[in-house]
Amino acid sequence: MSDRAVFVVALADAARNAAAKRAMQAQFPEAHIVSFPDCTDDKVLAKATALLVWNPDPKLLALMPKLDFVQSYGAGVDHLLPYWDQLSRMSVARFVDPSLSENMSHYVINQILNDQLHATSYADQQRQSVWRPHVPREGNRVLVMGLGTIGQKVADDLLGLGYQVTGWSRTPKPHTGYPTLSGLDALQSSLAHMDYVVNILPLTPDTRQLVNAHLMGKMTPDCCFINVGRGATVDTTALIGQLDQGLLRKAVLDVFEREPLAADHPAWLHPKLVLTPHIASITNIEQVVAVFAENQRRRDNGKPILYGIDMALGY
Ligand code: NDP
Ligand code: OXD
Repeated sequence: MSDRAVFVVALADAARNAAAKRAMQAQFPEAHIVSFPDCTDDKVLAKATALLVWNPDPKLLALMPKLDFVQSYGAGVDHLLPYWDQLSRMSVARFVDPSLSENMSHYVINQILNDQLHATSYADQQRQSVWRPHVPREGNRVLVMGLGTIGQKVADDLLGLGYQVTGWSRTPKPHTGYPTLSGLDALQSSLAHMDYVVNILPLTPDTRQLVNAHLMGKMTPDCCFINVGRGATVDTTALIGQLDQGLLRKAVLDVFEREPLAADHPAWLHPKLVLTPHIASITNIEQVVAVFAENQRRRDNGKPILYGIDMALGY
């Protein structure tokens, strides 16, 4: 036992921990795989060198002095931001998989089509036995904020469906097949020409509260804003203010600054908001464990890991 590698899984609940533990044990039959908080043996945790994690318990990292590889369970790593100082001396990877990008693309397309085809109105009308056809909405100009692994797939798929796509990212992106922008000025001037604005940005010090009252003020009153990135990139109070004043037509929110969203939060009952509980694209456990395993093997063989985080940028 003493020489076996120790790997830790610390996910959102016991079922996910158990499934990840099983998948990891199958990949590394010789290793000692434990889950947290079930494992209370500090001596075992003290030997751990690798961790698969989502929203870590604040105590966890301090229990693992030998830890040198952290695999995030999600594409976003903002849940690790409080531990950045400790993590800066380790390898940290995010989750990347084609299924994550594809599921997100389906979610965004579904929300845009539902809006254009008045799906919510027909659901309401059905409950009231009302036969009233609506003309589909015409606007098809979409701004995708964040052209990373996921944003590029969403933008490509929307383009393929005939939408007029523009992309915005930190660094310029040539050769995309649609116009791309970078910089705050370009973002602000583009907003007046969009029917849909889709936020797929990571949460970093630079993107926190980026979508504030000033930025939303540049959107047209007919615009629909969709947030699938992170809740804290948006000032939700300002967003509700824009909707109430008729300065924004609608918003679709999958992510929130505090999750789960409090039962008494005004967003739940707002008539111009569509809410989903952070399900736009859900991590598949087998796939994230496969990425963990690939990275662990790379480390064993002295190779650089895949999908490493740039600690200076925060994503
Ligand atoms: P990537 O790291 O691949 O891409 C991030 C994109 O955001 C890049 O295009 C990057 O620009 C851009 N970006 C970062 N900072 C800024 C900034 N300050 N200004 C402008 N653009 C910026 O991430 P993914 O595409 O894999 O994932 C994006 C996010 O989606 C995740 O971080 C997560 O928060 C969220 N997500 C949500 C899910 C859900 O279910 N709701 C599921 C999965 C992910 P550049 O290209 O120049 O580096
Ligand atoms: C992710 C998420 O970051 O599920 O992957 O939000």
